[in-house]
Amino acid sequence: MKLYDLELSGNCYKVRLFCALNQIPLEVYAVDYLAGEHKSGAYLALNPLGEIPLLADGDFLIRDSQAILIYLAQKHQLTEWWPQEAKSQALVAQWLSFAANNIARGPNDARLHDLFGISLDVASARQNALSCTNILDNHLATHRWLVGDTPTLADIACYPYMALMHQGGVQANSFHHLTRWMNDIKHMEGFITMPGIE
Ligand SMILES: N[C@@H](CCC(=O)N[C@@H](CS)C(=O)NCC(=O)O)C(=O)O
Repeated sequence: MKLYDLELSGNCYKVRLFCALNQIPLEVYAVDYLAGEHKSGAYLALNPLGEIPLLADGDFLIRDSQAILIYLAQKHQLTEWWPQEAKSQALVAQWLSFAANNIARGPNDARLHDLFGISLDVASARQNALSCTNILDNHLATHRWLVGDTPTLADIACYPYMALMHQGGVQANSFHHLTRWMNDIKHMEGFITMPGIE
């Protein structure tokens, strides 16, 4: 399986991390982002959104980090990561949506502004980041993992941009449940890091 990847992308890191934790072999192809390879005709033919990550499993192409995580877990029957029971699966999906929407418009956007100089409403992004932080910290005060008693795709999808939040000018230090959870993820067997996550 080939991952169209960018080392500094938290969305790509979700896929690399999940594969590392589960010993899923992955051919990582570094997209030349600065040269705009992801907007080239050849790449747009693979992903018309012009975004990374993109996974190619033979002829099968799947974009969006959340969708890729589901595909990998289902393909490898990693049902502890992607529960098959209706309520648990729906709860994981709820957090995948939180990652793709709330976290993307919060810590992810604040980092895009501060680290990559993207023009956007950074005050609003930081406000959204704080809101994500509060929601996660409150939930994690009474739950070790986001869903159930073991880590799931929900934890993998929400982790990267929360761990990179300091690069968008928002500190997580005073949110003790959130930092405890991030620390637990770091101590998982097979954990790999990315630039910006100490
Ligand atoms: N919902 C997508 C978002 C992917 C995304 O925004 N990728 C960024 C890099 S992290 C990208 O390719 N941006 C290029 C662009 O939007 O032009 C996911 O979770 O994979």
